[in-house]
Amino acid sequence: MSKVKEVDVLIVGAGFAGLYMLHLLRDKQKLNAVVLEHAGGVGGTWYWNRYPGARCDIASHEYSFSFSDELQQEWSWSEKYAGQAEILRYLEHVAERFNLKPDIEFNTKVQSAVFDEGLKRWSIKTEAGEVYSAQYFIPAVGTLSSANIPFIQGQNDFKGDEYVTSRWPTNGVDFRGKKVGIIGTGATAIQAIPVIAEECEQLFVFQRTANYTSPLCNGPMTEKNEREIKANYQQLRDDEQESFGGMPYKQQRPSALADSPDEREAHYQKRWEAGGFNVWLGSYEDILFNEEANKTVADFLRSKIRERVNDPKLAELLCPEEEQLFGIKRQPCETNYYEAFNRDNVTLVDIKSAPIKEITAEGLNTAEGSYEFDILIYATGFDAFTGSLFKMGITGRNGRTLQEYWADGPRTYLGLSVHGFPNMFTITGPQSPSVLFNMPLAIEMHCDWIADCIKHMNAQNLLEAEVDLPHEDGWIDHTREVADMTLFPKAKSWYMGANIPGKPRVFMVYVAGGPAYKKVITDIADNGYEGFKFTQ
Ligand code: NA7
Repeated sequence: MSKVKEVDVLIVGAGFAGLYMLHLLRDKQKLNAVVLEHAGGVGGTWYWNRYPGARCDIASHEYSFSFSDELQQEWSWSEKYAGQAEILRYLEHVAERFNLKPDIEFNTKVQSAVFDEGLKRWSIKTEAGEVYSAQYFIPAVGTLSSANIPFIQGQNDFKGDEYVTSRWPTNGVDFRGKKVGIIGTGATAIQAIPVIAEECEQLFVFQRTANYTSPLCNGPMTEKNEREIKANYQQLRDDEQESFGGMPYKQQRPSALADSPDEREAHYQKRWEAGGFNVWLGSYEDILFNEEANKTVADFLRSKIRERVNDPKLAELLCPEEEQLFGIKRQPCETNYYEAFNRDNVTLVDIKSAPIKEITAEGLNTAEGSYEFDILIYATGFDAFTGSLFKMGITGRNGRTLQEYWADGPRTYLGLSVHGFPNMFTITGPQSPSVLFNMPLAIEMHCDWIADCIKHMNAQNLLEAEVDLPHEDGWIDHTREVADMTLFPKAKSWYMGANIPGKPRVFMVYVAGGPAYKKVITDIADNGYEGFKFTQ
């Protein structure tokens, strides 16, 4: 058994969150901090999701760290919306620039993290048998990092090559001359399908639920654009911080129902042409609150699909059903998605009306037909929010595991802390704005708060911080009340845990918006970390 390694802080994950957390605690507070990372390099989600077409759908200059003006001034993005490879290069640059790699243990998977009540410290064991003892335990494992590979009859019989989009091989996949089957039509598949279709011989797309989408409208970052952004970066960051989703959309109007049909159509059209999340977060305020308003945007987006798909029957299959509301499950952004279905080598297979029965050695059978292919791709999403946390064997007071404590759904205070799990801080955890806020900024908000809390404790020689039960209960009730004011809980979405069989159906995001959330957590810190019990 190797010697126990004593550290002040143990962070798990070297994505945006782990990198910034390490920088703050090691470089600003001079703490002894280490990051354990399963992958062979930094990047988190951007390390693993290398599938064709992988790209961020928030503008590059917004989806990036704001904590260092030098960093944001020196880095140049080549496109309006950066692709996976460029974001990964950016994160590698960040790791080099702040000399973070010496304190990251790569290829290291956490097997268990157990709170020792006697020592008031976390004991973290890796799969290789190393043991760390840390005062603070910070899982920075991302909300979308545990792949969901659904059980399908006969799955082990397939003789061809199989890939999962979020575990894509680093040296890519050669689709030339190949027949390919892809299961899923979520945000990932919608990016991948047009790119794979261009290369492969034949592509079968197995669709269970059609999605509302918006065009991304990507393009090169011009020198003029870059100059303007860099000259006004502080203002831009302030605008992001003040906007609901961490992306400023200034053309949003109050109500879709207050405008005439012509005005509304013209407004949607302009927002649609602006691309990205402009229709979702920049058109009308009430579309996420009022079903009638929502129907206007849903109709508009269906009409766009019909305009772009040549075969009217195919277009109807690609249109979300009437009762499906818009924007309350993750809205994918697309580039040439619908045009891909006009190609001769792409076949849409409706597995809602005729579900997949089994996977075979040569392909798969649905209730209506057989499909043969050489390559099978699972674009089937993630066990979001809780999946990666549960895989780490986290055990708090009285030997209770996080999985047991969250059996009926996540229980947190502010999405940052959990009763019975002292000195554990989650970054963009459930019941925080997380995936409904510009992620790097949501991460910075949390890391700054956690670093301040740790500083506060160290300044007063406090050894242990734990949220009390009434405050945790209060936060859960509050997040539910806020969610119930919106249409979000009506969706069968991964925000609700609805994509994983047996997972409790609870809405896992705090949906009052980033600015309101920031005020809450700042006030709590200013009030001496109200809700936390500190002990020496
Ligand atoms: P999503 O959005 O969860 O999409 C997963 C897709 O896989 C979706 O179309 C699912 O259909 C489909 N799926 C899942 N399980 C099955 C089974 N058993 N049979 C058939 N089809 C299935 O994940 P993505 O990776 O696309 O996007 C996740 C986020 O990653 C994205 O929002 C970005 O933030 C980055 P369903 O809709 O459940 O009928």
